[in-house]
Amino acid sequence: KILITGALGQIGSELITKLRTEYGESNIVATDIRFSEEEAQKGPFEVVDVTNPDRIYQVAKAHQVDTIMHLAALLSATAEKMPKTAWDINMGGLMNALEVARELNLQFFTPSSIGAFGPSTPKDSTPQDTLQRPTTMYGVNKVAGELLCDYYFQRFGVDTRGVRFPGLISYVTPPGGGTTDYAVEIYYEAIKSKAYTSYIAEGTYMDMMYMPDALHAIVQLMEADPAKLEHRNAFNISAISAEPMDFAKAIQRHIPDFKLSFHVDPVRQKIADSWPNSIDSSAAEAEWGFKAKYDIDAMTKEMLDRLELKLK
Ligand code: VAH
Repeated sequence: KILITGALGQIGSELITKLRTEYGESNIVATDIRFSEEEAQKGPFEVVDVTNPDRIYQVAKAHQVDTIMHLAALLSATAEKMPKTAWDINMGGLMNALEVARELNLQFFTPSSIGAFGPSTPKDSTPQDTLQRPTTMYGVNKVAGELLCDYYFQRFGVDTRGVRFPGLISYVTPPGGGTTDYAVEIYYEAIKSKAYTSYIAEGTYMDMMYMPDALHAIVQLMEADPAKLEHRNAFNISAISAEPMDFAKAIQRHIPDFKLSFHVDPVRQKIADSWPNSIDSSAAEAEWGFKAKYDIDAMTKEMLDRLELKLK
């Protein structure tokens, strides 16, 4: 049985659906800081504020879970607006969840991000093991989180696992407060108005991935043979390295008169400029068989088809 924190977020909202399909509805305990009647209709749902350690313990114990997937966090742009709150949630929440995993001997997943890299990290085909001096609070949280999860494995034997997600693109639940959110908004606007003004400048490359590939990676890593894992909590994974014009061109293959313009947001541009252009996923490929299925054209076709239905 799996407890998910942040179940109403961009990843969580789709991960609970995928896990209910994989493992059965009654085996997935969805939790978030607010109640969701809709989700509670589909399976166990509990209100959990991850800054309250006793609440995580109480719900994990009551439902007798054997795994925690900890997704509750503030993303990069929000974290820059409220760095102290971001530390309290991103680090306090992670420590609380890890402590419960230690006390109840649970398997543990939490994502890191390409945001764990900084301006001094090699930007092209960023290696699995390299310099990590991020310049954002989110990046500080992600590097510290990677190290904390490694520590809980080495010191307490907690089976912690994680990946560094690139920007995730999905049509179910929009992301909140991310830097890569432009790559989601562009599809919504392509359907709604056939035009989008990007807050990220032309030519700014970042790694991206379609949500189904991200969800498959989580299940695949959690089911991997631990003896094969040289790394644990910060596997580089990626599918697509793209800049705003790449998305515009892919969209124009379906909506020829789609127009992309630019109005750069200096805060989020600065964050994006500090991140890699492309990362090397070879460790994940070698240690647990990671392989992304969707390239930008396959993702674009599916995103536009699904949003056409959703936004009608
Ligand atoms: C963000 N979508 O923009 C998240 C993610 C790599 C990007 O961490 O903050």
